[in-house]
Amino acid sequence: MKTLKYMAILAIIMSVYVSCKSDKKETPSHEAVEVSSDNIINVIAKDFTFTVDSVIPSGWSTFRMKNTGIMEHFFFMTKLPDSITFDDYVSGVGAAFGKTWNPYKNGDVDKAGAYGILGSNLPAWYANATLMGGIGMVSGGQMGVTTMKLTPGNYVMECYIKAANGQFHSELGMINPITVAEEATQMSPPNANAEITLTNETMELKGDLLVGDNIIAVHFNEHPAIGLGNDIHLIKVDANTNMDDVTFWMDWLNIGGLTSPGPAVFLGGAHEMPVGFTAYFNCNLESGDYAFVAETPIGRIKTFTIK
Ligand SMILES: [Cu+2]
Repeated sequence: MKTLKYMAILAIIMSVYVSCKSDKKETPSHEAVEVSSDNIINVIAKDFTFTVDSVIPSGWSTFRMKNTGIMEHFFFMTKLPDSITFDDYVSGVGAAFGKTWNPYKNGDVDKAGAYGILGSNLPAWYANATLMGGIGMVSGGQMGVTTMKLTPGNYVMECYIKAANGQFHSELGMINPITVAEEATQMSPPNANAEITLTNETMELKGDLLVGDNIIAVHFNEHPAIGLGNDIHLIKVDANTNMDDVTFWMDWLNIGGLTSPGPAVFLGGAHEMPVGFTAYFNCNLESGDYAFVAETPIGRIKTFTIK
């Protein structure tokens, strides 16, 4: 889970400095366009499984995820250290997360307490895992398309949206081992008509977003030293969209955050990748209002209108 490495760091800091502090704390159809490439990796997401090849090539690939379920889904890739297995991840990271979330959900501990539990349960090797992106949040019936470059190794693909009972989708079956082979695709990255650069302070957009098919390059230029990594998700905004609800929902550690049903129609995006990496995501836009939103920084919203 992408949040955990940073939470472990945060847990240590909080336990040292603030251990006694108490926490106050009809949908349009958007079929994203295919890029012209020879390496498409299809992912079918439903409640609560991924159907995807277990061995995929390295290099650039376009991931195309159809959400055939009712709930929101995404996938996020974690590259494991060489000596670590999928089972190690599930029994180490997954279990630590469950041990953290359940008492928090039940009101037994506050957020600071939750971080403390997490920090004391995460395996040490997790600091050497690499957070390698994925397709942003996709509502039921929608498709997300994201192109990214992966290096060979063993990965975990998971979704950590929560079901109504608060269980993570990864706990319910949405977690797959993926081997990225030494054999690489010969694919080049797609041509983007717009670029977004993510830093801790800004989300800079260059280029024009148009009616119809768009390919947006997302440059990961910076991540916070502590906390979550910068990411980006696209939502459709209409008269029923409450941006405060969206902000609340994007914080997984809120009760009801990242919990289906979501506060808007999600159309994909790109999860955090290491600094210096670029992901590309496709979107087919019609006239109307949209917004880019993020898990990090919480509250980051950039609305825009397609005329
Ligand atoms: Cu899911």
